[in-house]
Amino acid sequence: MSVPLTCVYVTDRGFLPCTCFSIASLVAAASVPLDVRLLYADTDEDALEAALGYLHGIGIWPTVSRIAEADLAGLPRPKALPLATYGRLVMHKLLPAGLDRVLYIDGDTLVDLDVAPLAALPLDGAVLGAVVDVGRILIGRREEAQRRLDLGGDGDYFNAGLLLIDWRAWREADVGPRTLAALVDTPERFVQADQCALNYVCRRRWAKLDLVWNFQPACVIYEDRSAAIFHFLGGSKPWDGRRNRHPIRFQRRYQDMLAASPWGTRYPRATLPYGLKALLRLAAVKLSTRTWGSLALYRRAAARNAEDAAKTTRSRNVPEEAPPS
Ligand SMILES: [Mn+2]
Repeated sequence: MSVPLTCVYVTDRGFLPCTCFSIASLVAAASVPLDVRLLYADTDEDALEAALGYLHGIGIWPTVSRIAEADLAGLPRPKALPLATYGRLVMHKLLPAGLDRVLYIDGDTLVDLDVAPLAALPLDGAVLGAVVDVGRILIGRREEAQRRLDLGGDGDYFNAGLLLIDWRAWREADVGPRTLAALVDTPERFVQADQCALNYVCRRRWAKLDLVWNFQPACVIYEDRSAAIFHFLGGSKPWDGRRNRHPIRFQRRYQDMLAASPWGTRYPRATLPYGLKALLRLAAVKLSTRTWGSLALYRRAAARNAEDAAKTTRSRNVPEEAPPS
């Protein structure tokens, strides 16, 4: 039996390659056909055509929608924030109203596990399911976010790179329009733009998912287990040799995918051999006392997330391990 699951990505020109690779990994790991949707902004037709050619060539035909520039006008643009990040806030304009579950996934991810069970995961009235933002806890700013975003004394801050959305609840609560309005009204309150604003609008109305569904870089460092969805958030990206600080296996995966794609030579190789870089990084991590403090923080955060996620999922349908590939 399968419950339909709509999987949504939002991209701009720069994110097209990694987004296509994530889609490819998502579909390859899925046990059922998925309704894949690709929303785009800031992309020219040629680049989009190349991306779709790649996806069609591997048998994936997403539904494609262009985000109207007018819908994103007037939003704050801190630092180098790509406009497309706001795409998840206009989904209500581009997706059918009658959907059941919507799984929003950032493009800087790789999916290693079947997402089909998420379609039936109970959210018990929550607007969305998500994973805590591990980085925010590690830099000791959980309490700051609680105050600034009115999350409450035991409220956590989620990472918005993966959102398992109860589509009807999301629409009824007007999450998209309210988040956009909040961003325009008090941009200074939302340091991390849409992610902060989503945390504010959905405060106390989201359910925690197991960390494996949004396995962030710190999880890879501190945990020794396989994940469902790896999320390469932040400035370092494993497909870009010069900026890669993730384990070499991810860089190799992207290199293999790039070689079989229209973007084969797009990203430069590393300036230092990876082995040397990894060694230097390891030395830096070992020497840093902050890391050991972070480890304790991480363990507490992970334990809290696991406890709350268990309440959400109550042993239902979350696979323990990646299936043999
Ligand atoms: Mn991301």
